[in-house]
Amino acid sequence: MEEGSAGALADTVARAAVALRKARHVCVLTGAGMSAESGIPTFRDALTGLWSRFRPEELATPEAFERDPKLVWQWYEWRRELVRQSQPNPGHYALAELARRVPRLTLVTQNVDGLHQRAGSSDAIEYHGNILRDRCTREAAVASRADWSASGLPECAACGAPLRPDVVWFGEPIPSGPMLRAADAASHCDLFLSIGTSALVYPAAGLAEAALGAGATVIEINPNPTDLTPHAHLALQGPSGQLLPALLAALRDG
Ligand code: BJW
Repeated sequence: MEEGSAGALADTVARAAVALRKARHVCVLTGAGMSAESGIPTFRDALTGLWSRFRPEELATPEAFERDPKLVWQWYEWRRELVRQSQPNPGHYALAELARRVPRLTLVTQNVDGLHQRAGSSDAIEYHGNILRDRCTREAAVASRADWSASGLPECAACGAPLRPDVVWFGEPIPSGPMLRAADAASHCDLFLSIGTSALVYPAAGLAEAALGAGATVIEINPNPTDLTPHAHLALQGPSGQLLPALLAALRDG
């Protein structure tokens, strides 16, 4: 990094720390970039994102699951293994620590990897579900597995119906509890942090818009510009695994 731009970034981090010191309720929205430094691929990054190698309409829609459940399950089992082998990164730990340093913090994550919880953010709102859980297709409830049936697909231990990953696919509604809690936090917070998300997928992307509309200060952390960047009050351009610990240090030192 050039000396000048490193200085500018340090100055933006310091300004973000000043805003955090004044905040009474911080709402944080995280996306796939938050876990990139844990080795979990994002969706839309040009070279490494999942959607550069796989087609979402073949793997992450209810229609895809109906058409070819085996293919969808194979993909999710592969991703589950990546998640199981990964560890929270310094950004996850810094956010868990930040929650102890501000009067109130609501963490909403679009990530399905459970890494925030493993880093200590036990009350993270899982907006798009959790990849490590199964859900029964008949009862729509979180379920445990009986076994893999003769067809090679997992079945519900309670009723024998096919299981699916407990995640939100395109065209599906966000579960009402997470949706209401997140909307309430976004529209009542005084500081909104958008971290590691391309801000393209709705309704999650609408949370920053709601916060802006309600007069909150909006701060973005992302190495790349997004549609939110021009509207954010501060944009910290860099990886969250480095910038969140730096922000926490600036908050402690100030
Ligand atoms: C770093 C970094 C580092 C890299 N540090 N940063 C309005 C307008 C247009 C379309 C719609 C609309 N409203 C709804 C829609 C349709 C659709 C949608 O939004 N489509 C758009 C893509 C056009 N939305 C839906 O279908 C949603 N449902 C819905 O609206 O239901 C309505 C309904 C109501 C009632 C009945 C029925 C229906 C559901 C969306 C579900 C999204 N699901 C997925 C998959 C989850 C399961 C799984 O993992 O398999 O969720 S798709 C994928 O995108 C995943 C993510 O959570 C989500 C967001 O992606 P995210 O996290 O932002 O990742 P990326 O890759 O996009 O960005 C990563 C960022 O990190 C980049 O900016 C990098 O620069 C950055 N980065 N390294 C920090 N080290």
